[in-house]
Amino acid sequence: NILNLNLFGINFKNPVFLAAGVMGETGSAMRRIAKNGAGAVCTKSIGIEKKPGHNNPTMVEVEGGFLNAMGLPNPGIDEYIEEIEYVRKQMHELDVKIIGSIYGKNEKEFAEVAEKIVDYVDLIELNISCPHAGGGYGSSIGQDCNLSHKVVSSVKNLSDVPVVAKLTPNVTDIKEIAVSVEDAGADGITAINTLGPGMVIDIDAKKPILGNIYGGMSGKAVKPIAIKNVYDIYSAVDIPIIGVGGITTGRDAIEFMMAGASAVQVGTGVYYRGYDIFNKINDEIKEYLLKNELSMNDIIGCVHK
Ligand code: RRO
Repeated sequence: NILNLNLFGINFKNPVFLAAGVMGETGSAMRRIAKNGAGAVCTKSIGIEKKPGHNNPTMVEVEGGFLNAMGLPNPGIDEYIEEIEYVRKQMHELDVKIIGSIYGKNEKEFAEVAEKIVDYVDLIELNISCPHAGGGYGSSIGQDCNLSHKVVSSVKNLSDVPVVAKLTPNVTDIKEIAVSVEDAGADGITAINTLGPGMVIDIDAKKPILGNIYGGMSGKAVKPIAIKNVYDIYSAVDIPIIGVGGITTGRDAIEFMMAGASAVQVGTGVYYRGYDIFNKINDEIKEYLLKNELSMNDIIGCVHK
């Protein structure tokens, strides 16, 4: 099968994964995505303690995408472990890999969550990039080379499970952050988290729409920014990149691969094309490769040559 790939020593049946934050909160949601053709599913970002998330509305459609400020809603790692134990068995049967997305406000918190989740996942994704997390979480880590380095190395030190760092586009120089997480031992980089934050105002209510006032931008409009970030990261490091940001079609996925991504994640795309988007994108990638007599390896990073 031309869509098979080995990344971080893991065999994936295809390169189209579920992104963090969308449909990753419950086992049944992840199972639905897995049955619709995803090569891997990513959990909602999990932290040490339960978090209710921000006030509603937490998501609003805008031109070209969505703004969200979910506010890291999650049940906390201890409760989530029960969910993921059940997910693991099902994913194994479907040959779909599990990415555990985790967050914390410092390297100690990341290590604590990683230690608890590590036996249940194939890959750990460090969320150091939420643009509206506040409180020392999220992009305040991913915008700082030293903090990013500390988080990656603390999690790398505790197990052999591969670790990828999810980066924020909201930086002056993404290459600098990428080089730092590679130096800390990251096995790969996921790029990008949401852009911004941005804001939408209801002019009749004379108020911002989101409960949190502002939130991160996802969807089609962020795609060119994500592509440029992947392109820059590819030129700066030797570890694989998982591209994410506005991918809706196979052509979008191929663009990311040409910029340097070895695999892609789809989040907002699920709202545009439904659960079946994973099968559709895989079919579209396959059709392109067959028609042009290319392999995935031929196209990954090809625009750099
Ligand atoms: O939960 C969120 O509000 C959220 C997170 Br953790 C993130 O990493 N990115 C995002 O757009 N929203």
